[in-house]
Amino acid sequence: MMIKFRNYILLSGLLSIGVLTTSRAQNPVVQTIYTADPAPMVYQDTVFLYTGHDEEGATFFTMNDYKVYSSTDMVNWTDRGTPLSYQTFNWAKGDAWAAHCIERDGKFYWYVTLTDKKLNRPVIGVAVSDHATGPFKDALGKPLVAANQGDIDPAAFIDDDGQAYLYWGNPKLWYVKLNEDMISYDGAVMEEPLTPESFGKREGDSLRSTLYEEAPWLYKRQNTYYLFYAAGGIPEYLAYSTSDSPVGPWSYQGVVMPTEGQSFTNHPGVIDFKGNSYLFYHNGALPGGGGFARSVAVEPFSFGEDGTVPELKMTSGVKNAIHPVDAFRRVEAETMAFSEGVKTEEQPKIGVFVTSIQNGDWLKVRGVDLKDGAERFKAAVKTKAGGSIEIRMDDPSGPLLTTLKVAGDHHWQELTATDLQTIKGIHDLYFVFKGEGENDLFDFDYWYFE
Ligand code: FUB
Repeated sequence: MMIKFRNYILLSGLLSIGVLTTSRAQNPVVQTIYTADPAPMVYQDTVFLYTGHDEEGATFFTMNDYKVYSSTDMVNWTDRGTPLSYQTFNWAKGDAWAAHCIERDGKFYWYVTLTDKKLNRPVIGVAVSDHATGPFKDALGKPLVAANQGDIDPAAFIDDDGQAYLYWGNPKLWYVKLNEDMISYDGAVMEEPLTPESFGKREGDSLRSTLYEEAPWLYKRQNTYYLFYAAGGIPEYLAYSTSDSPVGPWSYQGVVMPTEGQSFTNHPGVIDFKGNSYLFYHNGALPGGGGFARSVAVEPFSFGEDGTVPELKMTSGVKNAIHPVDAFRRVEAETMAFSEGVKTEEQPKIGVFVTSIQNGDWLKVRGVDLKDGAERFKAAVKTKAGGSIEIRMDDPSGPLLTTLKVAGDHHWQELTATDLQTIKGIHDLYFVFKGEGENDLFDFDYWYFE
């Protein structure tokens, strides 16, 4: 059964930030499903966010497929679909755990953790595509890495000299130097020495003598290499070590994000985008959230002048959009800053659209520029029980810009509202869905103003 996520008066996992109202929350980044193990990638002027997907109702890490989201403003995120699942790899039988996608020479390589049918344990595979959002295919027809127990959580990194590396592992940390084709390696799998100087000291764990747990993420700033990772034990927190080489020796630096947020795992992904640095992570912030129902979130941060990473708390998220949304160009309905109650679905001809829309659900698009005002609002919808879309300013019960009645046959159609209030400039738009009864009202594909 599809569970609808509603009522975010306080997101349970984020209690530490105090009062967090629906109209201000940016975190978690995705509200339509549970997402985990973020792997952000900057490509041209866009951040692509690759995530795992915790299945609803799971009592373990039940994960079958991978999702992609994208943003150019860091507040509105577009659902780009589900271009990869364990079924893409005919040697795999499930457990689509942490993964990382990276671009080289116009091709996209997505390194994934999956359970191998024959070995019956996690290994690392690689999928390839000509586009950031796929379609992806299995690059090898077999695992790329099947070396040890604990072959999970791959993270790729290409150094300035062009040498690519793949890091992974729990409870050990391994790496290989990848060949230029990104899907093979000639050298041995190397084990990074886990020493207290490199990764801090852990007491009372026979398998692990340092704080390193899993989820490595390589990042380079000026001439310093940063290794971010999940540290522990359980519950995990995020920590980092630095080095003047991509293969160590590493020097333990401390905590990046203390344990918080109702998930006993965490998983870092760090990028720079348009002048800011961002830490992606996960917690259990959505209603029903927890260790097996996680949600990806993001915090902006600045490095200290000495290159240190500040200790970050889980907050309501990114405060300011990098740029406004042009109201007069087609915006996908699945582009949203926040939503309540709705889901997304993907179909071959339509692509991704918003579905499971019921009375009272809403979605918010932040920073929409209406310029000198609009005369018409247009939306592509497919009627189910029928209803209406109220477009409200800056709050789900804010001033009404217009109402679009959604009726008609059960085919996709573009409908128009013409009775618009004169509202100018930049506003957060709330699309508030209204209708009778409990049934789904309509599906929603895109919108624009004229
Ligand atoms: O998502 C399954 C596992 O949980 C990942 O592989 C780990 O990094 C932890 O987040």
